[in-house]
Amino acid sequence: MALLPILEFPDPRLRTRATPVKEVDASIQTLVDDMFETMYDAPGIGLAASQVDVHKRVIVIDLTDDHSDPRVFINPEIKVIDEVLGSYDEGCLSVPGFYETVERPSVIEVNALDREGQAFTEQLDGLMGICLQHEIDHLEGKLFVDYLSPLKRQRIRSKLVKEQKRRD
Ligand code: QAP
Ligand code: CO
Repeated sequence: MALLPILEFPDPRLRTRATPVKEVDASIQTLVDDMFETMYDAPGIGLAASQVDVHKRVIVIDLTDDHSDPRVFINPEIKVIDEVLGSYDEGCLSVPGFYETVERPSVIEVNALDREGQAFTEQLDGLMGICLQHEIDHLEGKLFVDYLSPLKRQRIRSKLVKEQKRRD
């Protein structure tokens, strides 16, 4: 297992569109395991491969405190079931220290492959649905700050760049 470095906004690599996984083989399973280790270490509740600079359509999510519900979504496709928008104060491991309200459809259906390459379909609502939509945005090169006003986004960008320079 390995801890992977997490890219931070405004790193341009976060804007890369991820490509579908052709085959869920041992290398993808290792990536999934390393992503869980990285996410639990952070700690976070969701991580897309894009955030660790691997531009493949792989997402891990675990909303529990005790790591008891690890979920894997490979090549996820979603359909909106309920257009009604729900609001949530979202954060992101690639935007550390910032939380802002984002609105998204409240109920979705997802089609994806699991860690064994098995296809599944599931209806998701609440935080699980929100988190999956947030992670799928990463696969498209999109970040939650893109939903904010340009002024808010610029303020977050400046603070993070300053912090990143301090660390170098
Ligand atoms: C995405 O985000 C998410 O700022 C997952 O300093 C979050 O795991 C989707 C984290 C909320 C919907 C709602 C953020 C950790 C973790 C930070 C995360 C931080 C440390 C974020
Ligand atoms: Co994120």
